[in-house]
Amino acid sequence: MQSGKLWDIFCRVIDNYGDIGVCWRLAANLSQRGERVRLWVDDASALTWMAPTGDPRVQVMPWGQSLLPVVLPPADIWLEAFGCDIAPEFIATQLSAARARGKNPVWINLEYLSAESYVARSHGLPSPVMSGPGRGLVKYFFYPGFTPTTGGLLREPDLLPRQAGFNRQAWLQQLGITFEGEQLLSMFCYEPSALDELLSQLANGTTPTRLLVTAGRASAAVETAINNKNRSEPLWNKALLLSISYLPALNQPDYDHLLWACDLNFVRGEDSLVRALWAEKPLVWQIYPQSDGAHLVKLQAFLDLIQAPSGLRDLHQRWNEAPGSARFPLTPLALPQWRQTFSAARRTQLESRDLVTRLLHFVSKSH
Ligand code: TRH
Repeated sequence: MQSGKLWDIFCRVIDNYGDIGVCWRLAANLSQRGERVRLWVDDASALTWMAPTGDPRVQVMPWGQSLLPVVLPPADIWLEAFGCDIAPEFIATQLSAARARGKNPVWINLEYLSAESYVARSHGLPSPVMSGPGRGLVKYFFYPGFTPTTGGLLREPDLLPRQAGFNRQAWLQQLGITFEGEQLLSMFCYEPSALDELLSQLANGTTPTRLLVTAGRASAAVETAINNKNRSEPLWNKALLLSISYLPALNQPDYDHLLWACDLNFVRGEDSLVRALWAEKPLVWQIYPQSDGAHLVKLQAFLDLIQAPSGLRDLHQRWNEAPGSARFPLTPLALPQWRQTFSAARRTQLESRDLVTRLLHFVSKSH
């Protein structure tokens, strides 16, 4: 007999890895709690490295199939991620199957994470569906967030025991990295203009540093910056204080391990931000840029939430190319102080219920 509720999760990949990253994590987290998931996605290619072994309770479905008039067992919940609309064809066929069973699905729109105050105001609001085959149903907005009246943050039930059992030396060795006690920094970024200055700062620092650079855009950005520096100032790293390791694409659990292994994590987007928060290490966030500058407001809200000290704020302004920030030199790293900031932030978040617990509660109230 099959147990748990059945979820249809819909994901359209816009760019980068955040959309599918969050949807996979959500699906796997639901599966850990006995739920069953069909994950409808228009581009599942990133899952080959992000989640190579899959999950027995999560079925990855090509988006195109949701356009076909095929009746599947009706799901209890429809969850569209980040405002991607469910195909009307799917709604029409699946809704009649659900009605034949005597129950409409709970329809949820999962929004982007933000620490801004509108999140608590908007979380859980209903939106009646006025047209199309779903007319008459109600969609609910579910906002992830950092406070008890929002949707919370994704966190697996076994996160803390996994962290407690983590062996950094052994994990680094598996990656072929010989760790000799140097400061470890992970780099997951877009193309920050301050990268060049950061590399110089690390090369001229007082401690040996190893930069562990993630695959893709971050590796390309670091390689370009280093090639430019080698041409323009060949002796920029003459004391060899900075060493660089380029990483392969890691699966999601190993990306977590990377964050746990490092003393400072540069992250980007939203999912890696949350994972870095759980790592209890200082982080620097390159927020996903929006053309109207709205991302800087969102960044500010996060820095306010964690009560970031001024040096950490300045570094964020510069790393995110806030207007006027290029006039100032890059803030020196103050890891001991920043560790306290992020330890406190993590403690506060751990005291709150995680996103999936809140989502399951929300669904049980609405069903
Ligand atoms: O890739 P991102 O920049 O995604 C962004 C944001 O989510 C943004 O809000 C969204 O609008 C935009 O995409 C379209 O960063 P993010 O959110 O951290 O997602 C990265 C995912 O990739 C995350 O789930 C962690 C995972 N990952 C791995 O699994 N292995 C790796 O080696 C790396 C570097 C990342």
